[in-house]
Amino acid sequence: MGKIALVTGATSGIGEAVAILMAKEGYKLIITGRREERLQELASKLKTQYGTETLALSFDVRSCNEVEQYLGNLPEQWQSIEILVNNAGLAVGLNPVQDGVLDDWERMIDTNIKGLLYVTKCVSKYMIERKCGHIVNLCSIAGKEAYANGNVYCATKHAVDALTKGMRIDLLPYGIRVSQICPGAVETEFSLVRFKGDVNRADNVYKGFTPLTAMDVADAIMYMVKCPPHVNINDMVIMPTAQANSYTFNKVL
Ligand code: NDP
Ligand code: 8X3
Repeated sequence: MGKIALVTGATSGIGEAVAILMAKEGYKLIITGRREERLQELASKLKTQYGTETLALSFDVRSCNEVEQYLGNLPEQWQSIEILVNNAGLAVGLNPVQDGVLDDWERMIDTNIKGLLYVTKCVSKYMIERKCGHIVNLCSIAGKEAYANGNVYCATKHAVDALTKGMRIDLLPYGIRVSQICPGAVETEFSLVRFKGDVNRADNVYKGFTPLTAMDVADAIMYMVKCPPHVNINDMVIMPTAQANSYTFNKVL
């Protein structure tokens, strides 16, 4: 059968890097995201480079119906998922709460909290049947401490922090490991999405210091999943050396 990993949000950044490292490790992959073309490109790259068998599923994690349609009844040969990386997520906007944009808030809450829950509900069902599995949630340093204008994004990641803890308790009787990783600044498409395509504003975020790369975070996730079965990394905070907490940087501009 071969071991199977499911990575949400594999069309860019951390999710794509995790998919590549999982493929290198010999996992078969289920990759998801809304951008179908990018999923197909990644699937064909994984096939060519590592001979990986990949199931590419394009859907929006905010839609409970779509999640259920794509993940609720996976073909039999794709059901024995060993690893779920709940990575799909985003920040939209950076405004003080009094100037918040309702649509931005809803996008973040629906993706980062509700999407993660819909996916987890579907996939944990397969893990429970087999009494094994490992779920890794993408939290953030924003899930540990709030920063100016980060209000709702920080709240969604604080929710992920709580959900990780709750999931670990609920899934404990089934031998399912639940971990989370909390990165500081990682240079991906994250800021481009947050600033709605404003390239200059996005680039500025990473000026004057060396941010983490998607591969740095993927490496750390691989460490978690490669631990022996009796070991679970509950929580890992990973930061650029030039970042002390969610709002203190050593920038040389
Ligand atoms: P990217 O923007 O590069 O990647 C985000 C991924 O999430 C994309 O593949 C995107 O796919 C997917 N996604 C977003 N919304 C949806 C949706 N509604 N349905 C399905 N997929 C969706 O950012 P990162 O790689 O940086 O972010 C990955 C995770 O890491 C996020 O949860 C983020 O909050 C977290 N994180 C990021 C940090 C950073 O500094 N970059 C630091 C800490 C945590 P598509 O658009 O194709 O749907
Ligand atoms: C992304 C990191 O600090 O920009 O979660 O919120 S931060």
